[in-house]
Amino acid sequence: MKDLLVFAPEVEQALAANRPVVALESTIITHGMPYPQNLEVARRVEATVREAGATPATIAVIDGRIRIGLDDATLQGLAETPGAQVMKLSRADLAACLALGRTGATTVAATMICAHLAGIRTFATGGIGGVHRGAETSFDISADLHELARTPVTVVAAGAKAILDLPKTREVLETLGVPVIAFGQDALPAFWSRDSGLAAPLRMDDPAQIARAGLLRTDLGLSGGQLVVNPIPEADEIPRATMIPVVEQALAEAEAQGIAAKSVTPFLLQRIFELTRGRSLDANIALVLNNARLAARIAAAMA
Ligand code: PSU
Ligand code: MN
Repeated sequence: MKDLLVFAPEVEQALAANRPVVALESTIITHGMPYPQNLEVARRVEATVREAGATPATIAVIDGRIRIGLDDATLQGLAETPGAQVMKLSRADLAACLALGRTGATTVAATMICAHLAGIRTFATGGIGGVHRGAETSFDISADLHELARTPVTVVAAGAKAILDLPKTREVLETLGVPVIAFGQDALPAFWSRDSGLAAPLRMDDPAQIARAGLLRTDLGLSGGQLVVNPIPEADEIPRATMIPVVEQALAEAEAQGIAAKSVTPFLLQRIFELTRGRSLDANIALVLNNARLAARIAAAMA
């Protein structure tokens, strides 16, 4: 198994010494944010993990090899490559990308799989995939939800974007037996806003409790990870009312253009960035950094 993975030296050393490591995904870089902000954010997230006392491991497939930790030149190359040229990898695509010798960015699902293979138990991202609006006809439910149910990694996110159906996403996570733990509040956060108007199923206020819950799931023989939903800092949040018309417009354009399958989430994210240029991106950056800090504290408690 391990020979399929290529470790960055600092990540390998940190894991060998049982020091905290935080996995980071790469689809947010290639399909989630525009260049050059994507590169700047990827670097700042890594720096934030380091400042918080953990080692960052950005995960991607480069020329058919799973890389656990990227050097800066590789990170830059990935950020500069147009998203259309990089495979978007979920559980279904990972082995195929290796067999084809291609380059691919890992979604939350694929990053969880690779992190688990590498022995990393904590992972920070921005938003997860979920149940799309209109899923009752489109059947569009992200594989991220099923991955959370089967792979033992603690994922720190800021909730799910309003492009998704939040009540249905919460229901599916409950059905799949995924703990959804709000950090420090009772409400489920909604990405750009701190409060979705829905209650979070679980709440914890201490990163050490979150770490312990993750380890106890494994001790209990429960497969699967846990989702930690961390509200965006107050100073950076955007009121829900501001985002609703933007999201509605992006969804209407996706429908009119017949966008389907893997293209749906990247299309919506890109249109929202274009429509709000500046504000939604600033909020997105702030919440990713905030998640990186919390993940580092959880990883330290687990190590
Ligand atoms: N949601 C965001 N930003 C993102 C993604 C989702 O707010 O960058 C990315 C993540 O990589 C996530 C993936 O795992 O999109 C989900 O894609 P899909 O909906 O096709 O499963
Ligand atoms: Mn989908």
